[in-house]
Amino acid sequence: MPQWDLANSDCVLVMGSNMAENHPIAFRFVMQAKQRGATVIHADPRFTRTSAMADIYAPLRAGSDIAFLGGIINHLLQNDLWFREFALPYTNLSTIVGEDYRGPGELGGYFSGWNAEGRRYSPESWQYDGVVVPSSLAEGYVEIEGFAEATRRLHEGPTPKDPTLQHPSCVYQILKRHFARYTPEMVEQVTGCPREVFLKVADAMARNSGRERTGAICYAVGWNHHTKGAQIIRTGAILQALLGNVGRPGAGLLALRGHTSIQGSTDIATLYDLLPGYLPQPHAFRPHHTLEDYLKVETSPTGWWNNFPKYYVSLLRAFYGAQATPENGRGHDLLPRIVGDHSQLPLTVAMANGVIKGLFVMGQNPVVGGSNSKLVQRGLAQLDWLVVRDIAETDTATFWRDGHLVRDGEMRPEDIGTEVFLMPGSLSGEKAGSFTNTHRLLQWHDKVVAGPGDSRSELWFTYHLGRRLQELYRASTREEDAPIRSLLWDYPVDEEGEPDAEAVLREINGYTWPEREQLASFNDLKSDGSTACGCWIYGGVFPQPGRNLARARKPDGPEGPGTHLGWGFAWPDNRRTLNNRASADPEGRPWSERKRLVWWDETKGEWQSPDQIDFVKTKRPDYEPDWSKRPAGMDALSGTQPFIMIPDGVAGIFVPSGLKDGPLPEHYEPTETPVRNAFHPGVEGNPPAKRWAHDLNPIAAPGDPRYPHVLTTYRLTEHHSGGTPTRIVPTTAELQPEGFCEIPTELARELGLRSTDWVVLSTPRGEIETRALVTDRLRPFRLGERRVFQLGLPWHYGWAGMATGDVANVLTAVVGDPNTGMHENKALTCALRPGRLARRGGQG
Ligand SMILES: Nc1nc2c(c(=O)[nH]1)N[C@H]1C(S)=C(S)[C@@H](COP(=O)(O)OP(=O)(O)OC[C@H]3O[C@@H](n4cnc5c(=O)[nH]c(N)nc54)[C@H](O)[C@@H]3O)O[C@H]1N2
Ligand SMILES: Nc1nc2c(c(=O)[nH]1)N[C@H]1C(S)=C(S)[C@@H](COP(=O)(O)OP(=O)(O)OC[C@H]3O[C@@H](n4cnc5c(=O)[nH]c(N)nc54)[C@H](O)[C@@H]3O)O[C@H]1N2
Ligand SMILES: [Mo]
Repeated sequence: MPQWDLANSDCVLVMGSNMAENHPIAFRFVMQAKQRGATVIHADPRFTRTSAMADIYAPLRAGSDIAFLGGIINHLLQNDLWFREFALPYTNLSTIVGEDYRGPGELGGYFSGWNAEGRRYSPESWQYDGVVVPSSLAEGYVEIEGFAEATRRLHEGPTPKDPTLQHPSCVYQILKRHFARYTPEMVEQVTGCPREVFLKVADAMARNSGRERTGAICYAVGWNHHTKGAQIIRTGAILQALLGNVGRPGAGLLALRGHTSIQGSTDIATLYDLLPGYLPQPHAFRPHHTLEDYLKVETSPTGWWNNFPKYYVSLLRAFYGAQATPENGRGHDLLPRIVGDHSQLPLTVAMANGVIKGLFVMGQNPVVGGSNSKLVQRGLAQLDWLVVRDIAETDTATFWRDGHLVRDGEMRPEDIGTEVFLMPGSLSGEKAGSFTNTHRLLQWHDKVVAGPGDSRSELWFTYHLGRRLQELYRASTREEDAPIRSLLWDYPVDEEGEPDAEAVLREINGYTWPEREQLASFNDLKSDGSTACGCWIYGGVFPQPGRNLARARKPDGPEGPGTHLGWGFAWPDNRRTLNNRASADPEGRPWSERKRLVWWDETKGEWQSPDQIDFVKTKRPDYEPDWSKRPAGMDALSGTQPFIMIPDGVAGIFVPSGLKDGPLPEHYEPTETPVRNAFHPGVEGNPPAKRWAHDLNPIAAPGDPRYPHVLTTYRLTEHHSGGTPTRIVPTTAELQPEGFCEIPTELARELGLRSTDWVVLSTPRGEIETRALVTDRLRPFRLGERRVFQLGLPWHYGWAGMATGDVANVLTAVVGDPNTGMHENKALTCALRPGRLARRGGQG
């Protein structure tokens, strides 16, 4: 949903984000909703400025969100408060799951398919009855026998359903059984949130659902940074699907994106396993060997992703131009294969093990932002060379001189052989380009001033690096050099050698090959090599020469429809609200006048909307596939299936494939936790969570009395992430001049601590010293018989710049979510003691 659409919400739950402080622009629309009478809720371990603006503040222990949200789901199902008219047709509630499926309530904490030796699940028993529905994103291939045969059934008829919801294996019954364990008592015991507060939240969400009302959920990294982050988000999605809060005005699950273009960086694929536009990177151990193999397993038989080959072949054309030939699989043979998890955490471990020889760090400060900073620093010390491109000398660039290992006497600068190249980068105003932010909105920015000295843009650096590499390899005849030689790398440059950023966006948009005429939309892409496209979802952003829609700046104005189609460009196809067919009932009428967005016009024979329609414009609400023709792609979705990216066209409450840790969310404790898992003691953490054994990465066992407190890390308004841009600027540095730790008053009293006293925080990975900030904003939690304290630590600090402090990430661990590889820096355990670190010459 667009962030401005939050103003149309009747209820906004902010959970897993300090939205007022970290996303103030978007929070403005929450405040507008509140002025119009909406209920605002903040559920967070800490009382923050977001909490201060909320009607209801719900405290909860870090890492307990699934229990909290699961309790709300149970409340809705037990009291029949869900939006049946919406959820029955538009989700898979009525779909029948194969009879082998068992949930963790039945199997002592594990879903069926658990392989204890490999610490992973196999998803056979999670499939629908007789049908395999492949996941649409990156996980298309399900490793089960008869995959091709089972997915082919999608062409033969609808998935098995029981619209009466009586069948014991239909998703509704499974869901009800699963969450029946999430009673208000259990919620209170696991989360620490008082039962009456939790019920108030459940009630507010239920009341603001139905034809007339909608609610939104906003989350950020308070949900992501967990070894079960994907499942926390899934729980929120299930809730919204049950309440009819998808595809409608003021409804949705808004991922508040972090860095300026972090959405753009996943779209254009800085993730190791994705190519631009969410196409899976070919994998050496999957059936991806030839282009044909790859397309066979990755193309969904039904739904929009059936267009997959057009997007992939066009991407290869954009990469390799004339060098993409039928002989090399249209360029498929030139693409590198992945062999496993190559994300930041295993990369950190590999670096510490000396496997990686060189590293480019471009716009990142991993010594401060990376988990287990000492492990990171040890890794940097093993490199032959390190290139840091930044606007200042960062902590990462000076780890060898001022780092924690050096200060703690564990390494000496003269023993570190890493050659560090520090290269000046330019900031956004010093170069042209686009940002893609929270609601998939591309906005162009111009260069307004030249950067100082020798600073250069990323585009300049990357282009010239590529150009020089091509020159170096030009004469090579070796096969392994072919991918570099074959790259199409011909961007126009100005007199200073700066490539034309708009030329890059034109390629991303797509053009015909070889004429290079701009394409109007991704609907024009072909799988025969006659089109090139750098990222299919951005198709249409640059439809004609000179027409860069990311540059568009025409707001609707107060009388307009409020979709602001003339402001920037939202992918795909400038659609502002995804799945917006769901804003009409199955017959095609808006659920209510108040919540009108898309409707069927019988006289015109097409859907109408002030938004771009996320559906086939002329597909009638009563359209049914003609199964005798074995329909494929969109033809296999009926007129009441709004979720066109999902092969069976409906929201997946139960997810048969695509997730590594279960088809439904289940509460598990963080990897480090002070308590046992109340749902199934003995299975504490998320079973398939990623772990990497390393001497420098020890993990505290659940309930280890040496580390009794919960520790969470978070941001301050006055600093930005790893802190370089704000710690080197006097005006922001002086607002939050040094590191500190928030400590609950009760704990401070027990330890005899006052604000500004020195304290030492420790985990099995390391120790840091910082100042105490004693506060009532953090309350002790009562979890069953136990009282648990929670500490809050801003993580921005390091030694570079003017506002300094020990690196919080010295404390955190390299552990990861099984689906995303995301770290767990929001919930770990620690010890706290008054005083300073002896080695640093303090009082001991
Ligand atoms: N001023 C400023 N703005 C920023 C940034 C910045 O550094 N400074 N960084 C940007 C970036 S990169 C990002 S990713 C976003 C992040 O935006 P946010 O996610 O809002 O940032 P955090 O402060 O890290 O964490 C948010 C909240 O999560 C809470 N929390 C911790 N653990 C849990 C939990 O288990 N459950 C729940 N429900 N809440 C929990 C914390 O108490 C905190 O209040 O902000 C962006 N905006
Ligand atoms: N404990 C803990 N750890 C965390 C988090 C947490 O909440 N808790 N949050 C995590 C999250 S959400 C994130 S996003 C990461 C962030 O951590 P990092 O990815 O390390 O990000 P930053 O420190 O923001 O690094 C960005 C760097 O880019 C530089 N820079 C800015 N603009 C430009 C430019 O145009 N060009 C170049 N070359 N450089 C530029 C800045 O000066 C800065 O040094 O940290 C993660 N680590
Ligand atoms: Mo972030």
